[in-house]
Amino acid sequence: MKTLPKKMGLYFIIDGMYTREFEKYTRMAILNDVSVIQYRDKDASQQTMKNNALIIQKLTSQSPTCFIVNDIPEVALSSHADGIHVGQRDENYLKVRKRMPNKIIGVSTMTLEESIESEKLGADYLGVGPIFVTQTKTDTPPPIGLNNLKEIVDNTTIPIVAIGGINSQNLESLLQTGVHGVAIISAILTAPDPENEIKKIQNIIKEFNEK
Ligand code: TZP
Ligand code: MG
Repeated sequence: MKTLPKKMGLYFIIDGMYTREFEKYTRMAILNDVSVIQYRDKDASQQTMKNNALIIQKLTSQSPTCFIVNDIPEVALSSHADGIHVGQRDENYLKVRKRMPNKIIGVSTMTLEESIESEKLGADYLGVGPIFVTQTKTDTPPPIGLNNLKEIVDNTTIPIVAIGGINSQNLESLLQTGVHGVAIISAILTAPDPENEIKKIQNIIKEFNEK
């Protein structure tokens, strides 16, 4: 099982809401050096998620790309994923940690208080957002913006992955806050040429890191 990459960079979420081509997007991500893939599938049954997670795991296990399952511990366990991502309203973090002491566990947060608390409890990284307006997750409060993100980055020590409305245009402003990674769904999965979009994003991150 893998550990979290030192610099996460592009954290690509393959969301069943936009595509069912899980194998295609996993191969595309691996070929383009994406460091983390998350599988998110809010409307799927657990069995469907297990089947798809196995496909993704088989491919990522032969590559350096880390594989995280969203929400469902049973799916992360049965597919031998490298980790799981849970929200504030999903299965309680401490219960999840008990079930998978050695897996990577990411926790979603929106505020500084939640972030400090989740770090204290032992989360491996935080998914912070939405930073900007997003069409992908509708049950979320208004976006928190870059200043609140920066405050969270500056007052925590575990890796922070920003999420929500991120695209190639606003990417650099996020990197300037000191985040370890940027989680992106629709800017890639609804792009006219998703592979080209991944390459564009990877280039922006590379150029930023070389500055
Ligand atoms: N959590 C906060 S915003 C969000 C999630 C899962 C959706 C991000 O999707 P997009 O399409 O990259 O804005
Ligand atoms: Mg969740």
